Formats: sequence, C-alpha cells, structure tokens
Amino acid sequence: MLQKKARMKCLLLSLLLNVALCLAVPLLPNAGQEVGDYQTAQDYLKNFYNFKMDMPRQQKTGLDPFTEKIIQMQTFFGLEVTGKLDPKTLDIMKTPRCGVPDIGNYRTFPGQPKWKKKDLTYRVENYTPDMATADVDNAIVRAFQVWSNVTPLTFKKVEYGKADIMISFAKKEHGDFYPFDGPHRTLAHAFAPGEGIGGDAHFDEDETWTKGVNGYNLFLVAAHEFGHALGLSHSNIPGALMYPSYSYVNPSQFRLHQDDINGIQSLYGPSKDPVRTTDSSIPDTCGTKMSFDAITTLRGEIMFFKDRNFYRKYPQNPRPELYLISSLWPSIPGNIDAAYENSAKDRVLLFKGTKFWVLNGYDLVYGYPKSIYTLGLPKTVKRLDAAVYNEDTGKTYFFTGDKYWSYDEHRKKMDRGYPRRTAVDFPGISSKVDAVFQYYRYLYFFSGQRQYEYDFRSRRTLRVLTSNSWFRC
Ligand code: TQI
Ligand code: CA
Ligand code: ZN
Ligand code: ZN
Repeated sequence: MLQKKARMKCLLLSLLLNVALCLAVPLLPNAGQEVGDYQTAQDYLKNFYNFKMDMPRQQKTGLDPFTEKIIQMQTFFGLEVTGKLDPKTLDIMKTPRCGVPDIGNYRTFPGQPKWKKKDLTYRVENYTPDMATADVDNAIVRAFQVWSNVTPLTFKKVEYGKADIMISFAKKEHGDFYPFDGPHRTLAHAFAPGEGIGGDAHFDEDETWTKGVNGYNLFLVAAHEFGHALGLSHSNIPGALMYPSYSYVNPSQFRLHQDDINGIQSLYGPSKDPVRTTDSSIPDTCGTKMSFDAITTLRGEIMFFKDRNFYRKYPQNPRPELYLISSLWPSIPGNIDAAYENSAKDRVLLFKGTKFWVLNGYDLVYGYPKSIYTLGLPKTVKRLDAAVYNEDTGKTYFFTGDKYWSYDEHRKKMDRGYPRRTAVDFPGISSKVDAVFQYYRYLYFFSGQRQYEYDFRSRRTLRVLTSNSWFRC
C-alpha cells in the first residue's frame, strides 16, 4: 500500500509540478527556514515512509524514528547515508522527481546515482519455486540484455560472494526497510546504484512468477527493476518500460521504448556496437540527406520535427533526444508542416494542413486544433511551409511557396500588403523554406539539406550550413 500510495503521489506530484518546479529557481525565505525544512521532511516521510510522530524507538538500532526514516530514504535513493536532513536529502523532498529537465518522460534519481564502471556482476541468491531454475536464469539474462543492448554496460553472472546486483526472492519482512505485502500490489523493488544494498533487486515470493502471460512475467518485472538498479526512476510515458504500471507484452516481441533508451543513455551513453537500431524508420540525423519538416524553440530548447518523430535539443545535453510525437501528444499527427514559439506568450503553435495546435510548455492547450483561417490567412493557403516569430517586432512570418505573410501578434491580425516575395525581403533566401526558427539574434532557414543563418537586423545571410549542423555529427 505504501508503495502504491507513494507511486500515485509521485506521479501526481510530477504531473502537477514538474515544469514549474524544474524551471523555477526556488526562492526560499531565510527566516524560519529550518522550521520549514523540518516540516517539509516530516510531511514527506509521512507520505512516503509511513512515518508517525509517536513511533517507538527502533529496538535493534536504538535510533529515533525520524533518523531511521531518513536513513531508509537515503538508502533507497542512493544518497550518502548520513541520517541527517542534509541539503541533498532536502532537495529530494522538496522537488520529488526533478533530476533532469522534465517533459513527460524518463527520470533519473535525484543526484543521478549511477554505476561508475561498465562491467557489472549479478548473482541470483535463491530461486522461486514457481518456475524452473533455467527459466528464471533465462528471464534474468534477457532482462539485463534489454539494457546492455543500448549501452556500453555488460552483466556477468557470478555464483557466490558479493555481486553488484544481488537478486533474491523473499516475502514479507526480508531484511531491508521495505517488507513485501502478500500477493499483488508491490511485486518487487530495486535500489538505486550504490554500495551495499545499492543496485539489489528483490522479488516478492508471494507473487506467482511465470515466463508467460499468467501471474507476473518475471522477465518484464525484472527488466523494469534493473532499470531502477541502473539509476532510472519512473517515466510518464505510457508504453515505456519504466512507466509505473504492469502490462503484459509477449517477451519475444518486447521492444524497449525510445524514452527508456534516452533515459539510460543519458547516464551511460549509447552502445558501442548497437545490436539493433530501435526503429528502422528513424531518420539518421547525421546522414547527408537530412531535412526537417518544422523547427521551433520551446523555453530554451530546440525541437526538430521529422516524420513521426521530433528531436529535442537542450543546452545541458549535447546529444539530441528522439521522441515519437504521438508518445507525448497522441492527438497530433506526424509530418508537421510548420511550428513557431511565441516567447512573449509562452506558446508554441504546430501546423499541419489547415489546422493548428497550441502547446504551453509540453502541455497541449485545450480547445485546439483550430483552423488557420481563424488567424486571417486567406483560403488560397492550404498549408504552410514554415513559420517564425520575431521577438523584436512582435510579428510572425508564415512562409508558403516563394511568398510570406506577416501576422501582428499584438493586434491578432494579418498585416496589410502581404503576401510578399521571400527572396525580396530576406536576401539570400531564394528557395522554398522547409523550416525556420529564431535563435538569439539570428533566423535559421532550412531548405532541403541546407541551412541559412540570417541576420534580421542587417538583413543579410551570413552563413550557409548543412541542415544537421545542430547535431553533433
Ligand atoms: N515496485 C515499485 C517499482 O519498482 C517500487 C517503487 C515505488 C519505486 N516507487 C518507486 C521504485 C519510485 C523506484 C522509484 O516501481 S512495484 C511495476 C510496474 C513494481 C511495479 O512492485 O510496484 C513493475 C514492480 F511497472 F508494473 F508498475 C515492477 Cl514492472
Ligand atoms: Ca506483493
Ligand atoms: Zn527488499
Ligand atoms: Zn518501478
């Protein structure tokens, strides 16, 4: 129950708070801060660790219940176990799930605990009577392969002694702070990477473990737990392995979700020799033939749309991350025509055909799609090629064919005297525009495999680049 409650709470919290908390720098008042911190900690431990003020001292350890619970929490998250309310511990309590900038996606644990070596060992301490030992071993091997396929990590089985990842089956109280709860609810748990119990995975022996569809499939649960043991927390994307809900898929057809791949590679980097690429339809950004459907900024990130996917590039991570458009916004189709960010209003508009959608952060704004004609575009326009908002002028330019329109974001009206020829007003931009976005003082126009860096103020094209120059190729 505790696990379930914690999970729901984490999900709720992260859904409600992730953008706000992760982007805002918390400004804490100084006066009364300690009292406030203690209250935060108490609330957190109550919610997540079943902490009660009137709990008796632990017989075994003689520690007061508050310290006891702090230690449990630090162990679980792979923090240094101090038993004190130190800054890192408080950080987790205040912003429960914010390790990396969040869009509804994978998360690492706060402080990003991870293994410092690539070659890890594991040991299966005991076996469940539910399955043949060979089937248990097989499920575990394949669960590790899920992660070794996409990272430089290797996993070696040892038969005795200490291993990095100790695997066991146990029921109820079993020697850590997390007793199991009988059939269902909590199935298993794993500790974040670290010394001792860090990385260990425990499976509830009160569950029925199977290699098939009945009971709980050991391979699927183990693959999820090993994600935790390697440093991943939960994802908000339904369909990701690290999404906190069990759903059976045939293990022979199992495919690791791109979001899980992005998550694990943010910690360990990609595989040296990819066993398989994840999706053959995923365009290779570093190929010579790269072109884009639409590009826009979003709160300091850059989003490159291509077919069913988009690449997300943000300053903290040199490697762009790939997502399926439908995994974030199931109602938005692929092959987007145009996109732009109105930074003044904190909105991103996505266009396809005669429709457009609006995002606030990564959230779809209610009431869309709407028709592009509500913006004042003439009925002769059936689709856009590209769009960009200019912060200096407060105008948005819509490009189609060799012409463009100008829209006044303040008056919410199209400007008179348009369309005009793109090549006349933007010297050097003579071919059809696929995508355009503004980054600092420049506009970047994309046309096929080429990219033009255009200085709006001097009205000159400064450089011609390849379209994939934003990706580390
Ligand atoms: N066990 C939880 C889990 O592994 C333990 C847990 C709760 C947890 N909150 C956490 C772990 C936050 C890390 C971070 O998710 S569980 C599933 C799934 C469980 C759940 O028994 O609820 C799987 C174990 F995804 F199906 F919900 C395995 Cl696959
Ligand atoms: Ca259980
Ligand atoms: Zn345990
Ligand atoms: Zn989990």
